[in-house]
Amino acid sequence: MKATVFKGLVTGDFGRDFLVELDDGTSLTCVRKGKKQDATCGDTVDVSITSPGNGRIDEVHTRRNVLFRTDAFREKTLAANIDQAIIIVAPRPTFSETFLSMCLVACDGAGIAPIIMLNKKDLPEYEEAKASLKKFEDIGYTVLPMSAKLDIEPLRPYLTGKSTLLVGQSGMGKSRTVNHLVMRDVAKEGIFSEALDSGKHTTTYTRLYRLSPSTAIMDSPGLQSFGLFHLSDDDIAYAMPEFRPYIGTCKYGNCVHVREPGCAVIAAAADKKINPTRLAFYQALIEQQHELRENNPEWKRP
Ligand SMILES: Nc1nc2c(ncn2[C@@H]2O[C@H](COP(=O)(O)OP(=O)(O)OP(=O)(O)O)[C@@H](O)[C@H]2O)c(=O)[nH]1
Ligand SMILES: [Mg+2]
Ligand SMILES: [Zn+2]
Repeated sequence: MKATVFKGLVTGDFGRDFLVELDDGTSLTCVRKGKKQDATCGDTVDVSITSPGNGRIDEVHTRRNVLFRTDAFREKTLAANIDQAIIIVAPRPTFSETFLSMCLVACDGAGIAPIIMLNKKDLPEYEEAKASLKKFEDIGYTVLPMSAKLDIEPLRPYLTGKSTLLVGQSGMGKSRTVNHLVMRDVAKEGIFSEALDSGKHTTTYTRLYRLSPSTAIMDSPGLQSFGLFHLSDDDIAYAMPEFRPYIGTCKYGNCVHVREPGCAVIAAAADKKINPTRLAFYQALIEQQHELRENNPEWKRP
């Protein structure tokens, strides 16, 4: 007898298995058919039930978009079919501006709209962190000051009708945000470390939670880096919004804006039209990408 195939939504990516929610609201723990591990949170899939509560993902439907990071060795998918990514930063632990810029480039490369959320505005170091984000606001990014501890409700209007991925370094407040939004403890993995009294609730899996039939939010594990090996030099330059007016106006057509003479981007930075920190970030990233490519000539873009 041929097994009945159901349509479902991947709501949990545990690496080896996946949680899939069916249209009737029930969930199945699923493995992926064959050896593929290509499903991810936010994917719509075809599943067949293999035993009560368990299933198999037979097919992953075509994605609208997918956010992933790559280094020279592997590609790691974060989530699929998302309308926006909220990159969470906080004054404590100190966030990395380089990491934030890398996330922004990754979002642009994947065609996903980013919002920066500055969490923990209740902390005394907040003003300083806010000031450091001014350069991002100046180039057009939305920066939302928030406190998941005091009140997360002001975030809600930004989420309505969308599928949102929360992404960021560890300890910034992603889980606490999701937690308060869904009003239940999603940091279940934290039960372990809580027993050890470390007070940490580090997330290890990406999970999707529905806030309404049309609104979903995804919590993800804290990242330390955001490999952009899959992006070309041009992709990266174009992902810097403040570079765009100058791209195409450099002396040399193949200018990558690192040290070429007659570079319009470098000239704009010297003219204080581009923040020197952002140019330095971009140039360091390009050099790193070149080094990676030289050392891995066999690598192909996925
Ligand atoms: N003061 C203050 N603390 C907060 C706020 N939001 C989160 N925290 C605390 O910051 C710590 C880390 O929060 P989490 O939500 O676990 O951080 P996370 O981003 O999910 O971290 P990972 O799962 O490791 O990636 C916890 O102790 C939270 O209680 C806030 O707005 N203000
Ligand atoms: Mg977490
Ligand atoms: Zn140039």
